[in-house]
Amino acid sequence: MPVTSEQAKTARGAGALSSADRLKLYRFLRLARECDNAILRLYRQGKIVGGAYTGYGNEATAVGSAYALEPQDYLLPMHRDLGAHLVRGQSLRHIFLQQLARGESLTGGRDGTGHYADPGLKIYGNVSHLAAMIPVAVGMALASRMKKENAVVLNYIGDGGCNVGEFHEGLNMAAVMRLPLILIIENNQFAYSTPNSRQFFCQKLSDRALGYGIPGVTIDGTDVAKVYETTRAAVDRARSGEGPTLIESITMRMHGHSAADDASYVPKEMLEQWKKKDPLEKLERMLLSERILTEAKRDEFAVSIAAEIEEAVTYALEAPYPAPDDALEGVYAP
Ligand SMILES: Cc1ncc(C[n+]2csc(CCOP(=O)(O)OP(=O)(O)O)c2C)c(N)n1
Ligand SMILES: [Mg+2]
Repeated sequence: MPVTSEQAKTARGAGALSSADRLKLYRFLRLARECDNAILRLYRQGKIVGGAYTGYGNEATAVGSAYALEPQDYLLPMHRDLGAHLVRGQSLRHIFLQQLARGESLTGGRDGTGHYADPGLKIYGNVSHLAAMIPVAVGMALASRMKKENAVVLNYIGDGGCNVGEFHEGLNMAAVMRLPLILIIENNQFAYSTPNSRQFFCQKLSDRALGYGIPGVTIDGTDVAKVYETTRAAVDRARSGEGPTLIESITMRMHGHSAADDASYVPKEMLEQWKKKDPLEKLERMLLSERILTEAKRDEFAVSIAAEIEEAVTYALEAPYPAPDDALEGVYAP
């Protein structure tokens, strides 16, 4: 399947974001948010078999960074990055078939959430083990360079996941070999119930880049344009052979770790403070004030997004589960 995403058609070669780009980014943020709402509804209706994870608060990081990729590039998202799948061109049917573990999904109903690969779109979703995808991303960057694809690899990790050994091994190898890797740390203040203060002692996670001799930058992860511009610069750098960049994108996980977690350990005031920086609302306010977005257009987006999601959810709910007889097929290596 060819890459057919909106992003692929428009973002290539882009310097500063045009008004049309910013409207697209807004629509992707909103689409990601509404997909999350639909996932939560399905979970509460008992229709999702496993856990449900949302990207509330992380949308600008996922959307803005994926928008900086070109069709030949590789995307290795983590569990908060539904927005990146959407920018890359993943269909809503596949998103919901996967969430609902249907036989027709990209994992044939054997796994849920973002744990899938779609080689046609060059999306290689995460496995559950945090940081395990970093060395995989590094290997893909090396393979891609050997094949002269002129591609870059974009991978993400959490503030919790970046304390796992593979983070260091992977980044060091990527630095030494000048591989075309962009690693984004989605610093959303918590790893499950563990706050940042109990996870790392450095001031900025991007400071770790210094230890590998590569650039590291910390940005406001609620500002989608900032995320895009920073990632775009790192993508250009990687593509021109200058090697990897580490980006720390600061935001807040506005929901519990999963829908099963009420996040009662998160101070209320903290959530209230971050609510003011909601990535979607922030961009909406800005675009309305600049008259790039009108209220009528905003409402039009809301209606079309709701209809698209409804269509995909209905389709996925009606699709069958995998047949019990072949449920184990492809689960174990021969
Ligand atoms: C190596 C490893 N340890 C523990 C877990 C269990 N686990 C899954 S997600 C998660 C929290 C991750 O936090 P973070 O990396 O900050 O990402 P966030 O969920 O906050 O976006 C944990 C502990 C895991 N999947 N892999
Ligand atoms: Mg986190």
